[in-house]
Amino acid sequence: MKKTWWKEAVIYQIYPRSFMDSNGDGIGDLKGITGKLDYLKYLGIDVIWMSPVYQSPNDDNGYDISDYQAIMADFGTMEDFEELLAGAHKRGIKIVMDLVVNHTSDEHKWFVESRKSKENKYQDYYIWREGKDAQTPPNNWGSCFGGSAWQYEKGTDMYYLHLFSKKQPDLNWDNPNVRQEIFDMMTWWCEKGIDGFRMDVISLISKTKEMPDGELAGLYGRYDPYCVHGPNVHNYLREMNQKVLSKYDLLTVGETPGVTPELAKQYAGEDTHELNMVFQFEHVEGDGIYGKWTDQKPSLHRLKKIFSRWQTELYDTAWNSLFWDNHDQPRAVSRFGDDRPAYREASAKMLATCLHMMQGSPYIYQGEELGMTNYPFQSPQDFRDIESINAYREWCESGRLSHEEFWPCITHKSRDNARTPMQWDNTAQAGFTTGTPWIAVNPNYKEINAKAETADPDSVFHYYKKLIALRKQYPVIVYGKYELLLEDHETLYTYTRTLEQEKLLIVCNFSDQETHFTVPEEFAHASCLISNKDRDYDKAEMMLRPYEAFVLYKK
Ligand code: TEU
Ligand code: CA
Repeated sequence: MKKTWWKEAVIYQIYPRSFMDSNGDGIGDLKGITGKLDYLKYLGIDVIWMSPVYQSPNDDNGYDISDYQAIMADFGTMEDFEELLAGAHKRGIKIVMDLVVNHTSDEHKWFVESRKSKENKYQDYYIWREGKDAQTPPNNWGSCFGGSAWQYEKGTDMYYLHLFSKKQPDLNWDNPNVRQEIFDMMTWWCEKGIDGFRMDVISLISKTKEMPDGELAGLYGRYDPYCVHGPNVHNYLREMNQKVLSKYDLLTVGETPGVTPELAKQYAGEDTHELNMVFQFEHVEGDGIYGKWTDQKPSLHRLKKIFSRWQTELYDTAWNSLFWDNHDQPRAVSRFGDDRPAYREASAKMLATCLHMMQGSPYIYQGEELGMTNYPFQSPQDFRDIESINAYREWCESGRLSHEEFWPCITHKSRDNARTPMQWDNTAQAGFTTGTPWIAVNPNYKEINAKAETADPDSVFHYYKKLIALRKQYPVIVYGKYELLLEDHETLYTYTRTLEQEKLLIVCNFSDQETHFTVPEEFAHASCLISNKDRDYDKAEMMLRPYEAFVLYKK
């Protein structure tokens, strides 16, 4: 398998709005990130993936772009961006931008023109269809953010497609002018010296010509068969690779909802000339009660099955992205671990061990390295995210569900859990801002913050720092072959990694129960690389403590 820098990298995702505010307006910004580069260097990460910082009206917090080549005023100026890029490069940290090109903002100049008339030269930059009649959209598709996926526009007397909010019209990638404009913009950013792209919902860019009603899911029809992994998606990515990506040494990761290992071999195959890697979502989706909304903890059996399938099927053919958390997901320790005070730190370290010892590039979402938890939402007014605000209206205010039925589910999964301000220290607003934050700080910042954890060698922070250092020291962690053990064990996730003579044994107790474990004979004289409990690992028989995790190494 080819060795590359992006296979050996640990990537840290920053949600700029919530990372660090440098000017007291309560909104994170670029200068705030620059001021924290030494913290990230100390953690040991190699790459920063920044959620979008381009000009945007913030209907979806920057995932609705109105100018791809200007910086959002809230976040600062292009000079601030260049200062951040130079500061990162000086520290040996690369910067990956978030490329959102399945759709633009409705305030982008292309859409402002496109909506004017059918004759406008930009009309075909977006996806317009006649309604079934003046009041009925072209089909029954639903938007990810609630309501119909179609919005009527008087200027053209037609409907335009928006798989997300109505302020995020989908681009028509079948139009070669659209593709060329995007490739030119990408080249412009590469020439500035950025180090890659995370590509937002890139699996949606090619739609079928025919757009029939979809199978009903709740109030609306599903668009998946017609918009996900569409007829030309690989042609367009190969064209992007040929015209832009292949000309630079980039990390490229596709956000590909609905991807399977089979499809991933095409999107991120060693020699398919599309992308380096993809984000798959099987382990974070599919457990909903009301759509995606649930208060249930995912089953460990299901997690083991999903991760093992991806680890084995992509081995030596494509590359995995490894994550528990991002700006769209609840906090990992609350969702997959146990955020009760007695177990929070141990379970956060256990989750980190489980993920970072797998094959693939691990992504750390801001605050995950501190063991930050979900937020204690009290009322719908606490939400800032369009997805949660619309969902509460669509499921509750519509009368479909009572508040009591739905509230535990929406608060458990809301994207706003990940978007509360980074907790820097125990001063007001967790040191995130001297002003009023755009979204409330988690009240547990007094105990959970970077200042306390960087000073405590036993903190979650230092555990992540050690995991990152191990990845640099032991090639078996990056390139070793994965094999699941104890497949049917209810509470233990145990696997090995093998690279020639080197072998790792990874053992993670996903429960708050003491659990018996027998160390396989071949590891009888192995050394312990890392563990979240203070004990010797020289016994064959062990009673593992709640959320205990350790890694044995033998040569
Ligand atoms: O997310 C796409 C996507 O699949 C999410 O809508 C995800 O499925 C959902 O949020 C899970 O609850 C990308 C961005 O990461 C997200 O922040 C944007 O809202 C979305 O695209 C539209 O750009
Ligand atoms: Ca600010």
